[in-house]
Formats: sequence, structure tokens, C-alpha cells
Amino acid sequence: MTLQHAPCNADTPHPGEPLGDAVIGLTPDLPDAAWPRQPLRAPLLLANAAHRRERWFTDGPVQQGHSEGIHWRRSADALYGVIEQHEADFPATAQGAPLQHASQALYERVFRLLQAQGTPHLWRVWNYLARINDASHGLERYRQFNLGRHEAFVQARRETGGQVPAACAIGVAHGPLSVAFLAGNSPLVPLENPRQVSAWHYPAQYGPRAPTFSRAALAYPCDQEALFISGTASIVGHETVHPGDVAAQCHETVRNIACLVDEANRVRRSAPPFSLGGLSHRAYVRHAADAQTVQHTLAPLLQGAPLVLVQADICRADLLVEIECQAIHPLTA
Ligand code: 3EB
Repeated sequence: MTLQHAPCNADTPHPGEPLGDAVIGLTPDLPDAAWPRQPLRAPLLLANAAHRRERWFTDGPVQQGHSEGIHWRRSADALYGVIEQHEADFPATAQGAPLQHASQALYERVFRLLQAQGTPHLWRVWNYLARINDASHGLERYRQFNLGRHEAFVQARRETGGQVPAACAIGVAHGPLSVAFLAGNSPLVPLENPRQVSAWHYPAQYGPRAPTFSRAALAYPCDQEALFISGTASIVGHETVHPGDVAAQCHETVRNIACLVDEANRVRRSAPPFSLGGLSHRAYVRHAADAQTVQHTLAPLLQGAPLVLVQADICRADLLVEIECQAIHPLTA
């Protein structure tokens, strides 16, 4: 089987069987799909209709189901799932805020599904939460999310550093906690960025529990090598650099991505090497008014590679842009 990722519109011919997709837009006026679908409730900037949907395909037979609120679809070796959790269903307790409990419950459900399906290896996670930089119950909501996510990894006896998925955690205006994930039956190879402190080692000034993600990961769906670069921002060491300067943040972020591409190339099994121009990129832009600046700054740096811009909040109030990227190479024996 092969896994493929493609932007698509209604006219795009299907290169295989859909595993699932994400639909970008504030009012995605689309019918429910037969496959798992994550609504990314955020405006597409400099709109390109072909990029409103990003779909994962496989050419093998698929199976699907619903489990504890997760809609999932799988091939022999990879599984895509989507789950949304309304924090209003979780009361605040002495242990934490509703969002913390919703995050923990959500991840515990995902881990139960993955064990039951024999695809325990979480490769890539897309996390979207409302009002990510707001505080309640004495803690920023992104930090509440981190507490719940971390506790679910602990409860499931999973590592909380090292062998952890590539991810993004992005803020939207409203809606439930929404998580999409790709998992598989083979372990990932986690990659860290020598210019940055590992996120799972962030000091306590960024919250009581560090975020649980790798800077990037290589994963191996049958006969392929996938590179997932996590949401990457203008952070050096553990500190934000260039606050208030969106163009400089773009340059610093691409320097970080280039380092991760180098790290991937040190251990890659596929050829040719990964390159900035060979990845597909999605930039989350905090202020819609920065869209042109981001586009003009990134275009030459990314060597003409596909770039989609989405208006969304980043997990630190001083970050104006965050970029994630991916590529899938065939493995030839
Ligand atoms: C950072 O480098 C930016 O919490 O899953 C990027 C990617 C970020 C993933 C997550 C957070 C996450 O810390 C924020």
C-alpha cells in the first residue's frame, strides 16, 4: 500500500482510497464524509480553493469504524482518526480545568483505539483548540491542554519525551477541542532540532507540564518514508526571538526547519534527500494583515514549494507565525 497526501477540490481525481481529510474554513459548507474529516475552523488566507481540503489516500483496502467518539479509517499499516471533545462535558475539579480533563480523556480514547487496532505508534497529531492564549482557572488554556495531554501519555505508560509524535497545537476562535492523528504499526524515528531545547524539556516558565511532541518524525508506512515536521516557530533555545517582527520570525522559523531537514537527511533511508523545496508547507498566521508579508518572505526561502496560509493563533502570545511541513518518499529496496 502507499500513503499519499494531496490538496484537492471537487474535481480532483482520487489517486486511491481516502483515509481521511482536513477541511479548512470557518464555515466548511461540506457534507459529512464517509471517512474521518477534521474541520479546521480557521480562515484560509490568500484563498486557494484547491487547498481547502487536504486528504490522505491509500491504495490498499480500508476498514473503518467509530470508537468512543473517534471516527477512524485504516489500511494494513496506517490509521487516520478524528475526535472532537466538548470541554463543557467535563467539570472543573481540584485537579484542573475542563479543557485539561477533556484533553486527557481525548488522548486516553485515542490510545485505547490504537492498542486495540494494533497500530500503537502515534506518528503525527493535529491539535486545534479554541482561544488558546486565554487564561481560566489561573492557567493559560494551552498549558491546560498540555497538562491533560501529558497525563494521558503517563496513564497509558507511554514515553513523554523521546519517542513522541510530531504535532502542532493551534488556536482557533471557537469550537470543541479537535484532534486528528496518523498512527501506524511501526515505530517512528523522532528528530530534535539542535538549535532548540526539546519541547518535552521546556522549563516550567512555559507551564507546569511540557508539551509532548517531537520537533519532527520519520515514519514508515509500507515501502515509504514520511517526514513530518511539527509546527515550527521563531524559537531559539527555549525562547521566542524577534517578538513583533513577523518577517524576521519567518526567517528564523525557516532556519529551524532547514535544521530539521538536515537532521532527517542524516538518518533517512529514501533518496533523494529531503529539501525545503520538496516539502509541502502550511503556515499559521496570527494576524490576517500579515498574510502578504508572510507569503512574500517565505516564497523565495521555500524554493517554490507548496505553501498554504491559514489565520490562526499560535501557542505563545509573542509568536506571529508557525510553519509545519511534510513529504513522503518511496523506499526502494
Ligand atoms: C513550539 O515550538 C511552538 O504543543 O503539540 C509547536 C508544535 C508548538 C507542537 C504542541 C506546540 C506543539 O513550542 C508550539
